[in-house]
Amino acid sequence: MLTRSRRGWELPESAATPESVWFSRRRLLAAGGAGAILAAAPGAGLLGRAAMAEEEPIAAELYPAPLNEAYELDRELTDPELATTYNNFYEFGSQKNIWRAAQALRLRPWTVTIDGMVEEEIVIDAEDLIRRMPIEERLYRLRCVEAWAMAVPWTGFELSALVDFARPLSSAQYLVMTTFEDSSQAPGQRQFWYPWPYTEGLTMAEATNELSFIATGVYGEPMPRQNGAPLRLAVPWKYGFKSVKSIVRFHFTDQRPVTFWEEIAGQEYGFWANVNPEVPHPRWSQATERMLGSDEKVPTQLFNGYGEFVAHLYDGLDGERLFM
Ligand SMILES: Nc1nc2c(c(=O)[nH]1)N[C@H]1C(S)=C(S)[C@@H](COP(=O)(O)O)O[C@H]1N2
Ligand SMILES: [Mo]
Repeated sequence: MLTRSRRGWELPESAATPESVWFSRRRLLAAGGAGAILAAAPGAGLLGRAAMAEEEPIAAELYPAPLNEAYELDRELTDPELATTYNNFYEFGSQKNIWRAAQALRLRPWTVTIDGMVEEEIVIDAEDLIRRMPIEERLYRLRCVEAWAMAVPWTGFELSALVDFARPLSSAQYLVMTTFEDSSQAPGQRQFWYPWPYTEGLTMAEATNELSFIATGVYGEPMPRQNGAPLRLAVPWKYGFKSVKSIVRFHFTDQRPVTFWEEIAGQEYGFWANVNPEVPHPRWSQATERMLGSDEKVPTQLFNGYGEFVAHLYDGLDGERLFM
């Protein structure tokens, strides 16, 4: 990402735990999603550090949720310690080690507003919303535009279920999702040169694609703050910056939004941001990626490997900058 000081890809990866420590756990995870290991060791909790904040987790009774086996991985799950300590969440700082600072985020109350081109505006508590949704676990990949990647078991619900709940008007063309804004909890938001709050958007066709997912947990536990509690988007065929965290608003509109990174550097980070190894970032190649916990570079895939689900969404959009 573009920052005023050091750039993201130059940062030291000091958050890394030696992979060997996690080897047996990772093998277990690879064997059957997080649900399996939690069932084997009830209460053990993979995310010990993440659970340090004192509040009751949101809708804790829903975890672990049943695995939806439709979404297969071609790689091992990422070590949970890495996925929860190596993060991008600029609200808490522009370096990767913000997990500790993110514990300041208060999750109760968490009010979600669903508005814009809808039959009726809905204001609902996040826990209430989550309990109404069809919760399941999915194994998804995430490819950051900075060329690191991970594979994690998210828990959550298909975004299309929220769209149904929202009852948008047929004239709605985009769904805009916005992160909380409160600089007393999120010191990064005092950096006034960023266009807070973090905003992202999808076309309605993207938002209702079966892959679009609102994650409420990871590794069979409620979502750690640093990964975007209580609700974060997961759109695995797009660069990671599209997967907006800690959402407070779902807004339906016929206007294409200017998103957070697009506003900062629109020539580098656009609205579509579909993964494509053949379209380099203006400042680096996107041909390969590094999985967290490994030094090896592996080939990046078109649509991050999810083309069978989403390639058709872009038919006839050749004039658009679909891959940045
Ligand atoms: N609100 C908000 N959402 C965000 C970001 C952010 O800085 N703020 N970073 C994005 C980027 S660049 C990536 S790669 C992913 C990282 O998600 P993770 O920390 O759970 O791996 O979150 C995305 N969502
Ligand atoms: Mo990213």
